[in-house]
Amino acid sequence: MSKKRILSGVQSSGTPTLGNYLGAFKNWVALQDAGEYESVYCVVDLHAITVRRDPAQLRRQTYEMYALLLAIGLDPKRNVLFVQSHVPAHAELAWLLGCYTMFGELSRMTQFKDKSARHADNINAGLFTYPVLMAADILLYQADLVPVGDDQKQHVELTRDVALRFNGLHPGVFTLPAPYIPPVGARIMSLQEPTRKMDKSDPNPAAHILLTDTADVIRKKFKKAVTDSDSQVRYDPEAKPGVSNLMTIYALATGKKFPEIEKDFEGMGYGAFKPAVGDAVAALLAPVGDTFARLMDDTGYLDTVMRDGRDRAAALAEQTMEKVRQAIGFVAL
Ligand code: ATP
Ligand code: LTN
Repeated sequence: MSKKRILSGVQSSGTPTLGNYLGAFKNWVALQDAGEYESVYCVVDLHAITVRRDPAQLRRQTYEMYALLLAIGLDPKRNVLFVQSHVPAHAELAWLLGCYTMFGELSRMTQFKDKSARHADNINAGLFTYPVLMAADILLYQADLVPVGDDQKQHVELTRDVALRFNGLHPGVFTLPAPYIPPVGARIMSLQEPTRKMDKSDPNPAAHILLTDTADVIRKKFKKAVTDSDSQVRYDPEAKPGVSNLMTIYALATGKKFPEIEKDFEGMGYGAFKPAVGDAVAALLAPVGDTFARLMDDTGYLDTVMRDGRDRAAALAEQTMEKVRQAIGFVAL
């Protein structure tokens, strides 16, 4: 029997954060190591232009994101790693699926509501149809599982609804995907406003840890992290969002459970806890930063790996596109 397929994507919209890493990337590596799936991961540069980008910056950030995926330990031989715009079938399928997606469905997407509030001067149609392109990414590769953070659950559910609608008219074309959301770490919060998600586009650098931050910077940011006026290290996301977020990060970086962390820091206050979190994260990310810097010095190598990823992705995508074109009724020559 063939292996189940995984697909996920990340925007080349800035340097990824610890949130991206703990909510998504870490699982991508774990799923690779489990060896039970065939995995396809893409840097979604077409999605990244829903917000205005400087061309040189977009190009650099696409290389950076690709290099980071290699630096966190994704093996380009065991996974298909590619850049979305290199496979034109994504844009083609997005148009077709747009004709099977309802205006009302897209209007309900919370990411659209958030982003259109944040970019009120540029509420373009691409921002609105963003989830259709994401559905195309997933359905092109007949993915069974989509490992994402909590914020993307709604988009994966929409993808499933669109696939069901399409299959209802044209049976058997798409595999129905399911989201794969980690039980801990699905929503890492901002270090400055712990009731908001940690976002790479947050203009306040103290709010997020970037995967390229040095150990020193990481420690400083954790020392400055917003907590509360009580000094107990206790997991309670409602009453103590800041400390609970730090505990989640510490738990994921060290493999410890919440009760164990509470016990280890009992009576010690935040003065001892925050530096411990900083040290744990600095140790977790040190190898990533080193490998990333080495890869960014060798764009020739990155081009070669990207080309191979593109060819493998395009071959898989074409199999689906043939089925889709046939099902809809386009003339084949
Ligand atoms: P932007 O800030 O540009 O909108 P983003 O970081 O929200 O970007 P991506 O970089 O495309 O979006 O996200 C890649 C993956 O990281 C997605 O699966 C997303 O769910 C996950 N992710 C993003 N932020 C967090 C977070 N704070 N906690 C957990 N997972 C996250
Ligand atoms: N929409 C996602 C990025 C994304 C994605 C995908 C995730 C684009 N295509 C396909 C999973 C599968 C985001 O904004 N984080």
